[in-house]
Amino acid sequence: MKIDIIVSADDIKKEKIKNKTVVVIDMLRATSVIVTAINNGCKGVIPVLTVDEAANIVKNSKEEFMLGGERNALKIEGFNYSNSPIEYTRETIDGKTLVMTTTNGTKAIKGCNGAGSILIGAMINAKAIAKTIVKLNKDVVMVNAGTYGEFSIDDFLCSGYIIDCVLKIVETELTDIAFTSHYIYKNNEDIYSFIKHASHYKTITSLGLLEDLEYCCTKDIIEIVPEYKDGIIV
Ligand code: 3SL
Ligand code: MG
Repeated sequence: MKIDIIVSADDIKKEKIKNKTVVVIDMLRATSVIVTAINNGCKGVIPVLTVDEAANIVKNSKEEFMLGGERNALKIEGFNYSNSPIEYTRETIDGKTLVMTTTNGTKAIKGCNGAGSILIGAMINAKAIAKTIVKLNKDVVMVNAGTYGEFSIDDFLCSGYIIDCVLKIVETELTDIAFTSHYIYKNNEDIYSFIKHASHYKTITSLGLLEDLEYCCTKDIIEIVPEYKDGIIV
């Protein structure tokens, strides 16, 4: 098994992910939201690229959908929830289907069509992701959502932590970039020391979303591994 990393949603190349196990990571905050929502009983998350697409799904269906996501890190007008994982409690999301659009996260997920499996990863479910990767026993690509098409420290560090969890189970070949993410994680295991240099960390703190930050940076509090298949994450 070999692990590689793609550093942003804009850098996904179909030939790099074809038939592989892909782990999509947008730890701040889209994939932390998805993992939390599914863990709290959400029936499924439908990722879409635009606000119009999300609104059309709701308008043209008899099923009741919840709308969640962000633009510029803030709740979208008319949506039920923002992109704050702590809003997705069992009380708010149990038994509901969520249509979600975010700037980078949902773009990264949809860009991975054609992969063997598309798993949704974050710090909060990293160990569970590692166990699933090992079980699937295929080459892995960690797709970091990044921020506006750019490399993002937060997703890279999360990849490094997942790799660390994998290496504790099985010996694994790492590409240079995967090796580097693991190296950086190993030198910053408390993660806050390094993640605070991420531009998106600064965005989140400037909006006063400190509770989100703390939650998204907590390791292994959730055991499930959501998977994106046929247009929906379950
Ligand atoms: O870009 C995304 O998908 C979001 O997770 C970004 S934010 O944390 O909600 O700003
Ligand atoms: Mg992000």
